[in-house]
Amino acid sequence: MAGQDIVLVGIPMEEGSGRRGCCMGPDAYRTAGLEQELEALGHTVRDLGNLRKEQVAPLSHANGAIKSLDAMAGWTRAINKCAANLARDPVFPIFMGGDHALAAGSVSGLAEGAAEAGRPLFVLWLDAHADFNTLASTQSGNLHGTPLAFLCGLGGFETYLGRPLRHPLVPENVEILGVRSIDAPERELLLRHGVGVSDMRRIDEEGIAAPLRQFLDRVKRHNGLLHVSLDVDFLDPGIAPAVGTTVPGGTTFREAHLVMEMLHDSGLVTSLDLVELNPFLDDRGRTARLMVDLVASLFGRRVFDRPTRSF
Ligand code: EXY
Ligand code: MN
Ligand code: MN
Ligand code: MN
Repeated sequence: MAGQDIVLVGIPMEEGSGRRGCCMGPDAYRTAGLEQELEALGHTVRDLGNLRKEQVAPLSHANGAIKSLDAMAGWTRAINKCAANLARDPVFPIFMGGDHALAAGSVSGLAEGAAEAGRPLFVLWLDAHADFNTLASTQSGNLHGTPLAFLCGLGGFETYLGRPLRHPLVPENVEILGVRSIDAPERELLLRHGVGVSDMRRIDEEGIAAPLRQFLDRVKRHNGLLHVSLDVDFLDPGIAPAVGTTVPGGTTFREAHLVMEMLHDSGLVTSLDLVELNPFLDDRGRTARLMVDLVASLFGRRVFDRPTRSF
């Protein structure tokens, strides 16, 4: 992963989260020095600025709980096009959110690029939640709880792109890591579709490296592209307070860095979402800075570089 061409895309989407504040995420990453940290590691960085959502005609759904379906559709369509274009270039896109609903656009666009390249797209979903509700099953109506179900090709999401999803993910090629809050309908759907799930219980028992290593081996065996979708609430709220959906018992500072370090060493990661940062809830920028440090680990920052020696 040395000397990569990284492209930053700001996505100030917050309508999926049901509260205000995630729209400030992209600027918080800029303020926390994301571009400069990546450049210091020897990468080139181009910041494309912030995307805007498309305007769509008002949409409705039988589930009256659903919030902001029009905004969701407008964002998904704009992000999908941007991601599909970036996937055709030899660049590493980082989608700076914005709430997690943005992944409906980023991953669906990247999947189009992967299909054109004839390679399977794998997704590592680092999250306290599964984000596997459908429009019919969501009780909160917050659409950031739905992108992974949409991306795996579950039905009823035609409004998102205004057309069918061209390249749904193979659910076995998805691994949700760090999860500790799953709604009852999500549980049933995850099992039925065979999505990979490693919950905090498994991490407690086996350590975080074991499930990650297994997943990375699979990606490698299949010559896959690997997208990482990093939700701030993957982290324990004690170290990352700036998120609207905190769940106790999240990953520690070291577990999260180890994940990023292993991902870096694998050389497999080709794109990244940074989602759910709500700077309005932060404590003097500490969550934004932690997220930037995690990205730095993903791009090769390490504590100690032992020179390769032979005895
Ligand atoms: N499963 C819950 C819901 O659907 O409302 C919580 C979803 C939270 C989603 C956050 C972004 O990860
Ligand atoms: Mn620069
Ligand atoms: Mn999420
Ligand atoms: Mn989450």
